[in-house]
Amino acid sequence: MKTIPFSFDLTPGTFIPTAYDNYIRRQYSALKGQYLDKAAHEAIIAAGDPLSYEVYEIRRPELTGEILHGISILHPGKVGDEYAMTKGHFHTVRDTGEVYMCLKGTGAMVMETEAGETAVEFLVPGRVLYVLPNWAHRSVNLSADEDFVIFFAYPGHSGHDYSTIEKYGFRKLLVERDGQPTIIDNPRWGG
Ligand code: PAN
Ligand code: ZN
Repeated sequence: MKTIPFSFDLTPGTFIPTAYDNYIRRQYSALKGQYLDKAAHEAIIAAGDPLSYEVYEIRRPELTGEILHGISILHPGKVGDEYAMTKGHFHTVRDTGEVYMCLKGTGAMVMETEAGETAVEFLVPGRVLYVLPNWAHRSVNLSADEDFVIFFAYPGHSGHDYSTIEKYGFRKLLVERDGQPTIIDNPRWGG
């Protein structure tokens, strides 16, 4: 772990950090139960379970005062009409926010609180998003052929709670309707 201030570059074009400590890969099977079209999801998994997204983390101690940061690269894809997405999570320590900046592609952040408030923000390169404390967040790639790349930063002690979202998914889903990204209610929430 570095003990003096440091900097790093992002590789032109791919935005992969030139130095990182941790690399996470998630295949489509990591989102079991989350996509609306279960048969289409199973078919994608059966046909080789391709890589859906990758996260490059600059590791820092998981302490208040530290800022965890890195790059997430969500590849384009569709499961039925639904766009490729990350698992999404609450932070275990609920009152911790997160800053995202879109570097490449076209996507969205789907967000909600446990009380049931929902929000969707669309992201293009150069746009910065602030995810408020207490809001679960999931990114979605709305492009047919381009990676959706974002820089993220959040407090070191946040932690990740995936299980709350895994139960019913997010209240809102992003699907293609008449060629356009469209926000619909998730039927698992009774919508
Ligand atoms: C991001 C996410 C990253 C991958 O770093 O962890 O985009 O998404 P999942 O963690 O939901 O698979 C972040 O929000 N960290 O807190
Ligand atoms: Zn987060």
